[in-house]
Amino acid sequence: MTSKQAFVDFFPQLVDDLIGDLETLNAQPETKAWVRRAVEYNVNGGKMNRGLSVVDALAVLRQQQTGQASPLSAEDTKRATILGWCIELLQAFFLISDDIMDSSVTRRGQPCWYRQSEVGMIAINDAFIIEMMIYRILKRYFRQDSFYVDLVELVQDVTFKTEMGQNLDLITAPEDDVDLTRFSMAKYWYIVRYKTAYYSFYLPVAMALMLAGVTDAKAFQQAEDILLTLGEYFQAQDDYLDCFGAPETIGKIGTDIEDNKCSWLINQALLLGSKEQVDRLYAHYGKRQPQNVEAVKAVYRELDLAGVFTKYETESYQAIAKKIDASDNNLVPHKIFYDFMHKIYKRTK
Ligand code: DMA
Ligand code: MG
Ligand code: MG
Ligand code: MG
Repeated sequence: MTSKQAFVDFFPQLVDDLIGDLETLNAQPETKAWVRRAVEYNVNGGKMNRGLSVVDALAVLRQQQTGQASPLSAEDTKRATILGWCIELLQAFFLISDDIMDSSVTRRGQPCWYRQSEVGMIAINDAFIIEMMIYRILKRYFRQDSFYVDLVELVQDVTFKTEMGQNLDLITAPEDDVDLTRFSMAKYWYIVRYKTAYYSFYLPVAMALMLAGVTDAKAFQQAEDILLTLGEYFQAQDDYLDCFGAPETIGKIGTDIEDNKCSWLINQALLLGSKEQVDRLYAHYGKRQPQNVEAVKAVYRELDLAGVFTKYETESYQAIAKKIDASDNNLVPHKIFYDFMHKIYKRTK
């Protein structure tokens, strides 16, 4: 069985655990049914790169510790799988909220949760419930571990950072107030580091380090340093795909132009465009009408931003590889970073 299949197969048991846990609150049957549906609708169906990376990273760490290429023990697999699903729950909590705030339409090939007619703004509370499930799982399975407090604080800290990133992402993109001078690549890298890189890239590896019993702060520091760069690259891809990706493939309809977002593409267009092209961006960015969106995309095409992006991808790969190679393989095995990188390099979804 592939590690992905084993990971996926664990999900129904996890959901049963989570719903069973509601018994302790004497939850009504309709609450249990609602929460089950919210979890199944929002936690399933993603690529699961984040969750699977906990398992994959722990396998590499154990191989380094034992000097043997043996597979993970059943116990290690289970613990890494549980933490991996905690990240997938965290992701669901962020996405439910993100889709409301971004006025998005689809996610993972289905309507966004808040767009379901019987859900609407109840989705906000569903996001909170899903977030708290993480801590109930951590308590249930890791309360006895020496690193329990560190683990809880890690998840809290990473969540807080994500929220700070989301804050800047949103206040830099006010509705009906398009001012492209607010944008810059410097601001862009801050936003993406906080809103995406910490929880998507640093968190899975930091969890695996804890499971492997690593306590050296230098190992966590090295992982953070490299993984944030990888996360920045990943969000630049997300921004590229928002405009140039196929909705059927990426499972969502792009909204960055309509939403007035400080995205990788608009920042590049502002850097590369002529005065006339920038004027057109000012006239059409951040508006909901399809003809405005089309006018912005026309400028992107004139500037060959798809080609500019391909070049950025290659350079980014080289820069990240250089960073990995310069780091201490004994502290954190390079393979962890390369495995992660190869999951996302030149992705189309
Ligand atoms: C994603 O930003 C960040 C979080 C914390 C979900 P985004 O709005 O670009 O994501 P997506 O394109 O998936 O809506
Ligand atoms: Mg969004
Ligand atoms: Mg967003
Ligand atoms: Mg996006």
